[in-house]
Amino acid sequence: MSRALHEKPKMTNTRADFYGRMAEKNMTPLWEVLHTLLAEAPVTDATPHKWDYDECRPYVMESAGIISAAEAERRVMVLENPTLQGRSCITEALYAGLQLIMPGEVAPAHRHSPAALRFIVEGTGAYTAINGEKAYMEVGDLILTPSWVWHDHGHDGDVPVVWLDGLDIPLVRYLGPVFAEPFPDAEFPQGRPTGDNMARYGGNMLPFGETFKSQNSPVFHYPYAKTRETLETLAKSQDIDRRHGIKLEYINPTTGGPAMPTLGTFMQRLPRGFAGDTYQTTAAWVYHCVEGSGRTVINGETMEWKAKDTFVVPAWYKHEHHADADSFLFSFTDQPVQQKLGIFREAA
Ligand code: 1HN
Repeated sequence: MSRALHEKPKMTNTRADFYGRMAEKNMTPLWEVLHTLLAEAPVTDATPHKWDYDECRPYVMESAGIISAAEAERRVMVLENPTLQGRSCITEALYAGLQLIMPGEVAPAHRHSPAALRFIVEGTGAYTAINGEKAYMEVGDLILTPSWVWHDHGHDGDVPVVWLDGLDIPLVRYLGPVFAEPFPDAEFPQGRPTGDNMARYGGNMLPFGETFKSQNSPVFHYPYAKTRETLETLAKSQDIDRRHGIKLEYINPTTGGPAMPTLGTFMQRLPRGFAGDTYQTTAAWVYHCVEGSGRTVINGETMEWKAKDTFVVPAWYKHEHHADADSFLFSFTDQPVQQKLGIFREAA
């Protein structure tokens, strides 16, 4: 015999009176809310949703005439989940936004407790300076600004540059410690030359005498050219996961774990004609299509996607990917947090 989970008890006058009196002492009966606290499947207030870049782009471009990067500090169109309105988040724990920088602009230097990633959507010539070292952005690149690292954005080129921001700010806000510090000047002083970080930590070699292990990847720039080439090489093996195609995690080379402790980042390649098996996890996934086109069936509903579209799969939604062309999907997720806390699960 299986036993059903707790149901809401009947209300009686005696009970109502008792609850009213205990409320005066800031106490409430658990048995009246237990059915909402413990459900039989993970409950999320977030909804699956897609931001079609063709529909979003006109607004992103129009924002250049509305406010400067300097005045806005960060000129970002927040991708707000339709059922989490007003909360600046795409799921309970994750934030996403589309940020625009125009030639010659500077988004001033600051640092903060939340961790951030940038995934480049369009344009060339802009950079993020991390502790003063400029990482120039190309479409499909991933750039990290971990917790408390100084960062400013600038633009030496001549076309608008747009990227997808991903942050753990809703999670950090929930825990309490969201705070930030502006740098006195708009730009952080010139640091190491561009490419130094990659040479130092991204080449499977370490400067002699340096040993360290950090919660954050010391590598802050993962260029798409390299990621794509790696996936194309692996595609030759035909060793394709039935749910994920070929899916690689951007790692912290000092631990082999996620690039940042709170945000997992991945790139997957789905071959043309791929019809994936169902994936279902307690984590939330924000996907961004870099190249290709296809659809993801989320709890039975089809979401079409093409290059530059972004979509979200909240916790415990079943989803399966289908590709019409060879496709590259970037994703970020709160999975590493759940893994560290021992609460991550995926359906068999
Ligand atoms: C932030 O610092 C950036 O540095 C972008 O580009 C988006 C959203 C919330 C809080 C801080 C950036 C942000 C952010």
